[in-house]
Amino acid sequence: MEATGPERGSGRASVHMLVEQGVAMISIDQKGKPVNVLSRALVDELTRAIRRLEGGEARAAVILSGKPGVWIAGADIDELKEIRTAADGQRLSRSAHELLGRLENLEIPVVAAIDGAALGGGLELALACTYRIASESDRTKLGLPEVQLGLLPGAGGTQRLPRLIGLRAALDLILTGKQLDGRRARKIGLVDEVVPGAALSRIARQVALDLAGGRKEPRAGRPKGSPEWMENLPGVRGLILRKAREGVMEKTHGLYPAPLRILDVVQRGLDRPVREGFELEAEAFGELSVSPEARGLIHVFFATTAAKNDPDLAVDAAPRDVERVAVVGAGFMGAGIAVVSAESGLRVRLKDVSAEAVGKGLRTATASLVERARRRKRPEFEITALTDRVEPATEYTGFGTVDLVVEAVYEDVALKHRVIREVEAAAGPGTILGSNTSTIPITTLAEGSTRPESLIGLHFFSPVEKMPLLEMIVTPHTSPEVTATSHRWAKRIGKTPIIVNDAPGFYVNRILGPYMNEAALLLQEGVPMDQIDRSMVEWGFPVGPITLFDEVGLDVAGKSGKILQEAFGDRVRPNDVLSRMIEDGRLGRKNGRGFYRYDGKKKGGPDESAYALIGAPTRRRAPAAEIQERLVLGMINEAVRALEEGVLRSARDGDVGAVMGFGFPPFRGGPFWYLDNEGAEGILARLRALEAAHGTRFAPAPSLVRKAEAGERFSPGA
Ligand code: 3H9
Repeated sequence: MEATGPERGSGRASVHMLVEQGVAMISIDQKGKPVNVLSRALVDELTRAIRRLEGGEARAAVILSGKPGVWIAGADIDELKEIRTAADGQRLSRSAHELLGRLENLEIPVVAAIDGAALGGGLELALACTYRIASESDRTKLGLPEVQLGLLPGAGGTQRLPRLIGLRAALDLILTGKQLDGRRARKIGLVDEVVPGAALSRIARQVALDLAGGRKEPRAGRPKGSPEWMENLPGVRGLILRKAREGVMEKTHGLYPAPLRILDVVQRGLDRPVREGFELEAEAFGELSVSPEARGLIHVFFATTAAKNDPDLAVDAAPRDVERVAVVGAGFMGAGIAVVSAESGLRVRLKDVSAEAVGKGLRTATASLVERARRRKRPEFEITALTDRVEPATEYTGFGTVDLVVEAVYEDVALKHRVIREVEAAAGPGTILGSNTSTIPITTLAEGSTRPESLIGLHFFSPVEKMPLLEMIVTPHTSPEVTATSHRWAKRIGKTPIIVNDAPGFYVNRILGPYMNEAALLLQEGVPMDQIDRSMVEWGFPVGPITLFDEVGLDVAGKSGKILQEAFGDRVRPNDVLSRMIEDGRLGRKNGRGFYRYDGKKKGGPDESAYALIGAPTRRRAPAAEIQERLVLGMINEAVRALEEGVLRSARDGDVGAVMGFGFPPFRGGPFWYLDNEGAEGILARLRALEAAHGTRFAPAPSLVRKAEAGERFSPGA
């Protein structure tokens, strides 16, 4: 038996090889990194390990991770950020090809024993192994998320994956970045076996020996009825690629170069020897790695993980664990909060005033839990245990042992004050009270509280299950421990939290205010609603503002608009578009009457009768650039004000809030990243032009003027 690190004697090795009865057990536990990543240093160490295997040190090998929850998380994104030229990016990809080529060409079998995330270059490394075994753990996820970073898999993934699992299944993974658990990966032939985590290393070792001894064939675990034979029929491959291209264009409007390059490289690679495919891949990787889209998306990745792992919070106070949660108000939002809490393993008490109301909320929550668990192919007994975690209540019984209560009752100050008093009477002294208000200042709610230090705003977005952001609002009274504990809970329930100081509209609704208001003003000027929507979708938003009015509900949007108008006056120039629509009984999609026509759940075209109603009898077509400029710059200017007034703690949080809260185009990196990349000076000049044409609502924020004059940026690294 021999146990050594490839960097013999250094004591800082990340790759450890233990050769036992001829099997090399290679364990990766990268020093100084929270997760294993294929950094240059790790690639060097792995190369040395492979050299030892080439030298005949073992007759089979197994690759394991020493980090719980993560196998290999892909290339080191910190290093990707440093790429300056396409040639550098190309070289990086080639060096990965070189390493994985040597791994693949070893004369001995290598088993990837995957427990935890095997993503990007991590999965690509597994693809170069002879055999892949995944653990059953919930944390085992396999995927190629490069597209979400504006890249393509650059370590052979575009070539090895279609050859392993077929074109259609490979494109489904590479174009979406979706991640599969072990069972689903097994179904499509991405892994050969799925085993319990505790048995992984033992089984992997045995499989390695069986492969070496000829008792097992590589790819023995492939599912029956693989689709490749069909994909090789004339015309079928072309059809799959055409459909995929159409899907990409529909989803991205051609704004994202990566998926189009992926299709190109996969298609051309399939008709060539695999080595030539790798060359095409390296070339495309180099190009994409220096694209502004990749830079914006990589910024969003780091901004998001930094918001989740906020180190400042631990400095202010140690967070407590939240084990029991209660939700007061079993409407759509309350039910959604119960769902995400139950899914993270917490027990949830769902309370409303009547059996009828709580029953309705419970049915909504249960249906959502069941549907989502079935989609993840969870077994029925697990689904029952999951739904059992949500307990209905019409009284405050049991609130004494609850760690966190979220109130999600109707947006009415008096009602919320009453609920706060009732919760405080029933709950234990350490219970945190979070309010899911979207419009009422938390300071106003604190006036009705006897323990304002325990009160925090927890602004979820609808639908809670899908929307990743949680805007946490603190007042001067909120204790650091309450903030830190709520933040830990937010992360546990799978949300990306940003912490903002209390102010009208908080952050997300505040910056949406001028944007939506400008859309209403354009409508009143006679600009067609579908043209406004199309212009913003072409800029990269998931939906346009007029559609968003209908989705959010005109009554809800009207209420929020009124608060912002009271707070910011002319900056959100008053207009009566929404009030006229509401007076006409139009609330948007929820009552089937809004700016657009609805046929049941289906959205139709613009409702022409809305134009006369809002006082826009004649139509004026506006250039898309004018619409985009007015909407986007108003929003960015407001984001800058939110930062200078201390509502935001950082430009980074401002970017995360806008991207995660309402889909500010991720490839543009968020309002601050966009501003920095366009240049503060240029944005200032454009705002001044808008101010001259449309009035003081476009007056530049003071700190924008200062930054432009000093030639400074808002985000370090932009
Ligand atoms: C790629 O692979 C390209 C190749 O095809 C081509 C090569 C030529 N790099 O999320 P967490 C950090 S592209 C650097 O809180 P979790 C993260 O910033 C790559 N750092 O943990 C955070 O740092 P901090 C494709 C990384 O348990 C810390 O690790 N891969 C990387 O909730 C903990 O992260 C991806 O896109 C990385 N690759 O989730 C995967 N990954 O502590 C991206 C993580 O300072 N990563 N960090 O805040 C993930 O999806 C999640 O981090 C993961 C763990 C699921 C792995």
